[in-house]
Amino acid sequence: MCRSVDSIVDSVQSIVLDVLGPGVTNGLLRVGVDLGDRTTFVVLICTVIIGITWLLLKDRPATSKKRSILLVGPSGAGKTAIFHQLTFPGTEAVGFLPSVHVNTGEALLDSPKKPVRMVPVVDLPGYRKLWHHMDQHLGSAACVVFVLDASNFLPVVTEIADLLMEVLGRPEIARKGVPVLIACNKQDLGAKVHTTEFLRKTLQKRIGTLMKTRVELEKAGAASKLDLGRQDSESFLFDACRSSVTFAPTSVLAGQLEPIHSFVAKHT
Ligand SMILES: Nc1nc2c(ncn2[C@@H]2O[C@H](COP(=O)(O)OP(=O)(O)OP(=O)(O)O)[C@@H](O)[C@H]2O)c(=O)[nH]1
Ligand SMILES: [Mg+2]
Repeated sequence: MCRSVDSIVDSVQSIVLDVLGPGVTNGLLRVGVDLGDRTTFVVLICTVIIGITWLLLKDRPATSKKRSILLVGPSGAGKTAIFHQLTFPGTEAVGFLPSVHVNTGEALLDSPKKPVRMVPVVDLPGYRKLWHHMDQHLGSAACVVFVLDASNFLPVVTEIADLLMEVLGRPEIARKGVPVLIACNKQDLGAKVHTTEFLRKTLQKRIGTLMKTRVELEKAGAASKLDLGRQDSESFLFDACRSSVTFAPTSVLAGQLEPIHSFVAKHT
């Protein structure tokens, strides 16, 4: 083993000496670098390899390592509108088509006591048949903004509760205690809007019902296991989840996005 390493070093040394030629090697010798000496040669080669590796890696975008802000929620809630406000602040916030793909971008965050930074934002489609897209993104979430339409809630409450239960219970979120903000969006729609407290209590109750069915499905091997924290078998409480869950009223149209900005700034 040692001998084969030695012979490789010898071969590389003689190739390098041949390539550089006597002009360069003698020049280096005059400044005290003897490439004919094994130890000097090995140290020099290692230094060159480390230097090249560093040069190649230093400008690589750091975003692949960074954890992201995940926008999840039912279709039509306003995720893409919020995504645009986070990634291109001030763009017009109306008239998006339902998303069929995942949108990715970066938000420029500037908050007290933290450096100005670019944080990846992932906007997932809310259409039920596209929920599977979250499988690839839950693992890299630094925080989750779960967006719902506070003006169109009761007709779709079961779907919202189902998706929220899935997000809160997925091991990628629960094990790391990834914080979740429920953005009760479209507050600008006046009388149609439900209060945040009503939304919280109704969702809690509905998830409680869904949770019982889910447990039976899990036992029958028909659904993957969710980790919803220390829940009572009879009811569900957001406070018993592994993640912290907070509710806030928001409106893209009225520019009421401060709760989202301060939440993402705190958790990224
Ligand atoms: N009135 C009002 N409309 C909003 C608000 N936010 C978004 N919308 C509108 O609601 C509609 C749906 O918004 P999207 O951002 O496309 O919804 P989404 O959650 O991305 O929906 P999917 O892509 O299907 O999951 C669009 O017409 C938006 O302009 C808001 O705060 N107030
Ligand atoms: Mg969308």
